[in-house]
Amino acid sequence: MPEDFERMWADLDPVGRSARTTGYFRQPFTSAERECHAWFVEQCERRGLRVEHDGNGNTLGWWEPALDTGEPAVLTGSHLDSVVDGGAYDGPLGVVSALAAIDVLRDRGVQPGRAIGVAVFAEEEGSRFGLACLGSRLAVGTTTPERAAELRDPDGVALLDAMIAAGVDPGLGRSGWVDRVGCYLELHVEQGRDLDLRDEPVGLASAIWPHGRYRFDFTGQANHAGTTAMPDRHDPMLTYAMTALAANKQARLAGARATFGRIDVGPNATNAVPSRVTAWLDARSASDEALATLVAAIEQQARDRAGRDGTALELTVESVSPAVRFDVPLTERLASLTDPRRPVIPTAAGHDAGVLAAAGIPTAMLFVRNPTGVSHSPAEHAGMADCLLGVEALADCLAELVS
Ligand code: HGY
Ligand code: MN
Ligand code: MN
Repeated sequence: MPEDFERMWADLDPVGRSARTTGYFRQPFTSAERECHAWFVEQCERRGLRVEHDGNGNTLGWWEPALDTGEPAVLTGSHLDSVVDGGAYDGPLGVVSALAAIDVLRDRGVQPGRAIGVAVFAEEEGSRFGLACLGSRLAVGTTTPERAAELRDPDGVALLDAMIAAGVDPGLGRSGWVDRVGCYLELHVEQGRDLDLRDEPVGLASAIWPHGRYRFDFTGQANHAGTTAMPDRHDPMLTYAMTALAANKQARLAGARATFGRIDVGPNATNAVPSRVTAWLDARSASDEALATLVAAIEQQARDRAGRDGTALELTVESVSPAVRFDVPLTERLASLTDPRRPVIPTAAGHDAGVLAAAGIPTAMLFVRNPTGVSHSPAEHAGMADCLLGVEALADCLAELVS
């Protein structure tokens, strides 16, 4: 089995990887990301799994019993898209581990009495169209086809056009497979060091922090960088900079998270005071109320600063994911498969599992140790020994769920 895992891992390694940064560029409906989906289809066919494309960009492989007992299916999987310049494990570890876990179950002679599905969800990172977990949100119906059809990438390409250009036959909307799923279990590299600090290779997730994405449009007055005296400026970059500082301070004070990681400046000229700055805030807190309070405080300080700078601010809430608590009985049942029981830890990272849980599907997550905790970076890493322990843990959980 380890050779299968390592072979699959080696297959994916070069796909969409930058020689310059060693990071991954697997944005949805680009050639690299669709090459990953094609690889997944080949792996499913190699295992005799029935392949399904659900019209939302998601690809699924089904191991179906010879005799359909009508029992609800068990679904596992994750995503193969990456953030821009991302790491190797965020997403792919869950997909490769799901395929390897099926191999393990077959090596053990397990004959599931119900279907086991492996899902590869599209645009989990929201790195091209801005809405995270787009594929799973469309599948369960929390994002409508109309809302999705409005989405554009930074170059103005519409989602549907991008899908068609990538050879995907779009059929946006709630997916039929959702109704056959009784529970979902996603394995993911931990995006933090909780397991490392506990000296544990594998754990489960208790909850996902609420988090949101907010677009700040600062507008001011374009002018000459040399001939415009400082007091005479209406500089949106200054308002943005003070807002970024305020966000950092408010998050520290609240024990929360606030990040401005993406910014777009117009006209983006060295010798001109900018006319506009667009910046995206990613904010996360331990509770829905705390998140709302954090964002309100940041917005207020941004507006106060805009008043002093003679600039204007328009704030757009792009997406908010409420707190998710994973299914307690399911999580306890899986945590107790080992003695001592596996740790159950919270996360501030969003996942397709959070979307399915919020849609009422009993859901749990397995985490594999990340020694540095670093993620959304080419430096993201998990040890091979821990990855293989994760496969065994996933196989144990799937065996329990189909028994
Ligand atoms: O942004 C997140 O939390 C996830 O990695 N998509
Ligand atoms: Mn992920
Ligand atoms: Mn991610």
